[in-house]
Amino acid sequence: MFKLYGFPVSNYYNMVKLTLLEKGFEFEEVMTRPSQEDDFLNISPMGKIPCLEVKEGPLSETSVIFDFLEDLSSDVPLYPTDTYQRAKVRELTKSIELYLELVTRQLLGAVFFGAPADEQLNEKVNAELDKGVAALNRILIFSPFAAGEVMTYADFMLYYTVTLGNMATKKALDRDLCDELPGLTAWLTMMEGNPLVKKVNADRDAALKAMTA
Ligand SMILES: N[C@@H](CCC(=O)N[C@@H](CS)C(=O)NCC(=O)O)C(=O)O
Repeated sequence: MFKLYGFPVSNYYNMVKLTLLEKGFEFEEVMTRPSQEDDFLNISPMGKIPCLEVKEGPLSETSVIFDFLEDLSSDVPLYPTDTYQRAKVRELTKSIELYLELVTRQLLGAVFFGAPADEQLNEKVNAELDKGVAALNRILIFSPFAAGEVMTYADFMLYYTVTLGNMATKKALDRDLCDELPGLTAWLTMMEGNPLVKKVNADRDAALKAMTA
């Protein structure tokens, strides 16, 4: 059985958790905060979550874990079989991470963790977001899934990027990604109908409630 280290409030953790559930892998959740302690750095070298411990040892970096799990079992495929189409899904997944997740993440300190509002940072994020949104609008398909007809890792990366990131852009920048990425609202509604997404979100909301109690 796998061990998934992390915390259900983390968007990256939830991407991997959803993958494990979709693929039907058995796993145990080990509640772990990001940490620079040696014990944790031994399994997650940057001290980040998630980290997945498998039979052979630990693995970190969400997109690497996606690939590992896909190589291990394609019974429930989350990449197309065609080599070029597979690369296109990776291109989209990576673009969402680099140009949307890592961009909106810069706002989280001020929006959720009490850091002072920083107009210079907001300006920088606004400019990066303009480019990222324009790029994603060129490659997102939403027909009905992010990369086309079937659900892929790009949907998982986008879903947990947007659900967190949009709270931050709305609050800090008065920008609603649903207005900027045509098709996003309908796609979010579709994703939220997925019973496993519902389960991951219910765990996330319970963890959030416990944290803020
Ligand atoms: N590149 C990593 C990013 C994971 C990540 O940023 N996780 C956050 C929690 S959502 C974290 O551990 N942050 C602590 C830190 O940056 O030190 C991945 O793909 O898994």
